[in-house]
Amino acid sequence: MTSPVTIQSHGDVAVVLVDNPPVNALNAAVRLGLCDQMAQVLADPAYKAVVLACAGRTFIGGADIREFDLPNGGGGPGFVEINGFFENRIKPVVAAIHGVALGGGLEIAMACHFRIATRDATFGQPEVKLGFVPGGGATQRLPRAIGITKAVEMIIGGEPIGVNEALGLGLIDDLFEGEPIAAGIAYARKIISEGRPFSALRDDDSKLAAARDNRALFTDSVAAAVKRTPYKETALACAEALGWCLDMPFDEGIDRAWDCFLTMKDSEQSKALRHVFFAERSINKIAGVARDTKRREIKSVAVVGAGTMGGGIAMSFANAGVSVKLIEVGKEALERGLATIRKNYESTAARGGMSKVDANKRISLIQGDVGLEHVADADLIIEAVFETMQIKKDVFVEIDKYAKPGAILATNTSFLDVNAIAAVTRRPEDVVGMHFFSPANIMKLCEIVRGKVTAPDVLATVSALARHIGKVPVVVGVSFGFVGNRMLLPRISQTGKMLLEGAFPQQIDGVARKFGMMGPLAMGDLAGLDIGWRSRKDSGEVSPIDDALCEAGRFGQKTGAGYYRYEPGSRTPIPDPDVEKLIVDTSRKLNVTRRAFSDEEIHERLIYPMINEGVRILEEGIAERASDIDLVWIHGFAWPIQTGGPMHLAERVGLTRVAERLEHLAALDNDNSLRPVPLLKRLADAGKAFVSFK
Ligand code: T1G
Repeated sequence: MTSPVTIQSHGDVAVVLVDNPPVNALNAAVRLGLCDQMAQVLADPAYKAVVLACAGRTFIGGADIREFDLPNGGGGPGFVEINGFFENRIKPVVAAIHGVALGGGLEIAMACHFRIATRDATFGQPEVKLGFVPGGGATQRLPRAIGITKAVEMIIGGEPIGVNEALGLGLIDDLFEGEPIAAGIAYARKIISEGRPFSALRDDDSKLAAARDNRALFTDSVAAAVKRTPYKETALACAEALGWCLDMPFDEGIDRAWDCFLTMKDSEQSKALRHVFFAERSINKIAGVARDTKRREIKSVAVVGAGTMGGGIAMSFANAGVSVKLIEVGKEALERGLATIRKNYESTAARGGMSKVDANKRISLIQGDVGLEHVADADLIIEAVFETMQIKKDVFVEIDKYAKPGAILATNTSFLDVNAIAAVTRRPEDVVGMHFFSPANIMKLCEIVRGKVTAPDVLATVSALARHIGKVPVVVGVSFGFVGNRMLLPRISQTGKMLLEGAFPQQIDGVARKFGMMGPLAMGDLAGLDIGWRSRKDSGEVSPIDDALCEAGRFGQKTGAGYYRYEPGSRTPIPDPDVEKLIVDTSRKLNVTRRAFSDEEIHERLIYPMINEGVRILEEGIAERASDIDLVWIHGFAWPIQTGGPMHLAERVGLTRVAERLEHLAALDNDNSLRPVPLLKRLADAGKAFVSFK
């Protein structure tokens, strides 16, 4: 087998070239190749300097994450050994970086003596997002390269930096234009001809001196970075490993960090985060849509409806620097919508969340217009009007009248039948759902709802555009509530049932919070209880406790009282004895005997019925993959990412156990709707995972 790492000989300069598409990930073959080839060039007296460069679109994207679950990590040499070759004291090594240098990629580059990069290169240690500390020495070399404060920021924050910052910090030595191989050789020749001395970061503690004298430099930056990250547990482990660079000899720090990485990569949390990483990549593969499908050109976007959702969607575009037209049928509604947007940006700026200039720039990207005829020049029109089928249909008839041929007509409906909406137009193949989640300017999920005849290029175009504005586009099928809201329904019904039968809001929310999510009742107060109440009045449905709260004027945060009470100007829910009384009275009125609920039962009731619905969704083909469902919950409902989403969690708990507990709940409630759906039982009985279902 040919190695993905080869040597190119250029006189007295050897180029060690990695060619492992698509991102030159460091799999076992690459790791072995790097060691073999480096051993050879270091031993060969013909070479006076070495260049490390990569073929294809990027430098090294990091360790090959797919190998982490293989026995012995896929085999091959480890990172400490590899980096030792680059960090040698025999010959200077230049890393010529284009594209990204991430994780183990940046770690190898830091083991080299010189680093040069193209203008568009980025550098980062994203390991925290995968649930482990960097294993290839970043915790020891990065602080030596750029100082401890910035290293803490990069390693705990996990976000990459660009070349200007990297140059300023001294992470790279120079920039180059053109091909990495040629540039690397030219740089290496310069070093040779100048007889430039070379040294390794391991031998240079100069940038650690300040923090060794004043520990607060380190601890303060850790406190600030840990506060900002959602990956707290991993962040603390990273902080500990970073501290070793101040307290112990280099090699000891390196060895300890490697051991720490090996342990952490096998944790449940890391498995879950890696699952999410691949889930986010697999949504690019849409059934029936070839990867090279030509996308439609989207030069202008219009959002119809300036209410909360329409405004939030418009802000999502403006936040990504894309101009957008906000259209209303009346002047007053438009002005109200624009004023809300302006207020939102101004208060973010006032809180220090963005600069005033930035806020004004975003505000100026949103132009308002009155009248649906203004959709005429838009390439993409997103309808975000009131959630009633007749209103949506009326609006689509109008949009269809004015929109130009080839324009994409999207609806932001959260429950309704996209096919029925498409059917009122003369171009159902151009109609698609783009379901944003509230608050639309914050939540990353966009359910891309595929109608019966939605054209493949429409799906490809809106998915790419959603990604462009920072959203996570998950293609789903038509079904009441699609994926996210459909799975929410069993949770809502279980919550109502538990309240009526014996639990109080703070207990239910406490269990959810402990799991890592906002409590469903605090969330109800935030969203407003009156919306559901009004629509139940129209449909004749009842939800006894919600209805009783609303009849008492408790609509949630907006009235200062809902499931909880709120101090004026505060969003902190405070348990309220009046609510407990109202709940107990409602139970009594309905002759329901109240009983105690254990936290475990609450947890199971909140989560297992929705997993069951997720499996039904999978079985019906409304979601293409179980991992798509996980993304819907992580990015649409702030499900704790550390658990990998509901479907991943189900697999880690064991499908057999989930099925058993659902049977138990169904028997307890005498409620067949809680029985495990056939696919769940089938997979559980066969000991198979969701991926086996196609
Ligand atoms: N391992 C395996 N596969 C990877 C990969 C990786 N590190 N990175 C990307 N891929 C696959 C990805 O699944 C997709 O496959 C294809 O490459 C293109 O990716 C020792 C232990 C590099 C910025 O966390 O951030 O080093 O779907 O669609 O938008 O301390 O991928 O086509 O089959 O995302 O151009 C640290 C993860 C590892 C970087 C490219 N590194 N990757 O983005 O393409 S841990 C990371 C990315 C580590 C050390 C530790 C991005 C990218 P498929 P893509 P892209």
